[in-house]
Amino acid sequence: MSCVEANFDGLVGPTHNYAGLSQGNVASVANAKNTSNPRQAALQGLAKMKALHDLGCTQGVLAPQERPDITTLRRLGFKGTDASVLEAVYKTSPVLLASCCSASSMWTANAATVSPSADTQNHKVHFTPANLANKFHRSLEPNATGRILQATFNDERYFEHHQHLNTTDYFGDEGAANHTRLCERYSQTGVEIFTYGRSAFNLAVPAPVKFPARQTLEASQAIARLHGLARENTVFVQQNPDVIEQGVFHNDVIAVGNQNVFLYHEYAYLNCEQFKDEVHRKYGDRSLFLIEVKNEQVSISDAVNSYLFNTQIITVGDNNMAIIAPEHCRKNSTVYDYLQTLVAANNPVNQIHFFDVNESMKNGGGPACLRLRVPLTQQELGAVNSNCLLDESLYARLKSWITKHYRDRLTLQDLRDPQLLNESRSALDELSRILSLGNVYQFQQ
Ligand code: SUG
Repeated sequence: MSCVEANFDGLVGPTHNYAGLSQGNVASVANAKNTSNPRQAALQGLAKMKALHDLGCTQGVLAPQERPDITTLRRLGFKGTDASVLEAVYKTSPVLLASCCSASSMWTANAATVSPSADTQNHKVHFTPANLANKFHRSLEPNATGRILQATFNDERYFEHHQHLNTTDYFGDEGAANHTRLCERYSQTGVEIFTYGRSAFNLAVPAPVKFPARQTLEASQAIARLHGLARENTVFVQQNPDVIEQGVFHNDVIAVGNQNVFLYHEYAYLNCEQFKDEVHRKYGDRSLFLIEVKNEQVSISDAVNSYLFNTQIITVGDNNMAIIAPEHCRKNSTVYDYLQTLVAANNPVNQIHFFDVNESMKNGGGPACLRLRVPLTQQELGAVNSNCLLDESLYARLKSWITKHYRDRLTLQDLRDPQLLNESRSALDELSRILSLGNVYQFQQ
């Protein structure tokens, strides 16, 4: 049965801003308080989606979330009209206002973990929204993520949606950013690799000290159980705490896989040899390219600054793969040289495409962060909400929708402007009709 890997990218929301909310994420902290350009951010993301569509990939769109999140602010005790809620929170705690305005749902690699039907016990595609418990601004996402995923993959014959895990650091779950899948063909059963940063219940397991390990072993195990994955096709591997301390806040900052290719840094994992043995054993006797990047080829600092591993490796034809990289990888000569070596070597990756996703990069989100991968059979693809699949006409509609509704300049002071709330709501109201999502937003209830 033929099967595709669809990429569902998050549309950047109208309140995209730089608030420095993510300790452990070097770019987010470095760009705190900069002026953002939401319109450019959204257009950059859309241009990447269009380019992948033009390369022949199945490209989907996931809607952004409602921000400012007035419901959360009211839950936290702010009262009165929406305008007075915004003014009061700005005076009390600008960082709380910024948290409730973050457009962070754009990084859909953190929206959910997805297991394709080829891997699951009941042969449905399983989705579990990530609870993102480690960061307050991100912990506001999972309920709306669940509603948007259900409106996008809305057919219970094929899709099974789980509730996000308990929102506590014990079960901190960051979704697909810490999950990848190796397979020969997308239609075949694969090996699902879950990467965690620490154990919540076993404190003897090493953990970083300076920066948080956002994903726990226990969360990864719970997702594998919920999705009905077979033990013999599942690998749990610990991230190296030392690289978390150097800014590798998600595993997709240090490793990326596609089909039978897995590109990773030699320091990515705590016990790399053991990990490779397990992957080989579970993957079986099929051709597998485990491409280890040595520290002398690319240092951790170059990897974090260029986002070499936060690239997408996509299949563009039989045995051909392309690497979708941010402009930063072109500008960093060490990384650029490494990429030339990679595409010249004997492996399926033989093209590089560079993209300007700089507005997202400044918050620590590269090409891979912006997409959620969903492997689908043709039948399952036919059951997806077709209004969320990018084609020429949706691209044109989204482009003019962004140009109509988005500002080209936003500072942290602007977030209290009630007019921004109105603009954001009218933009999302129109978008929910373009994508035929129904009433997924609180303001539509
Ligand atoms: O969770 N940045 C996001 C970046 C997420 C990147 N995703 C993956 N690696 N898959 C985060 O740290 C910054 C927001 C701010 O500082 O305003 C932020 O949330």
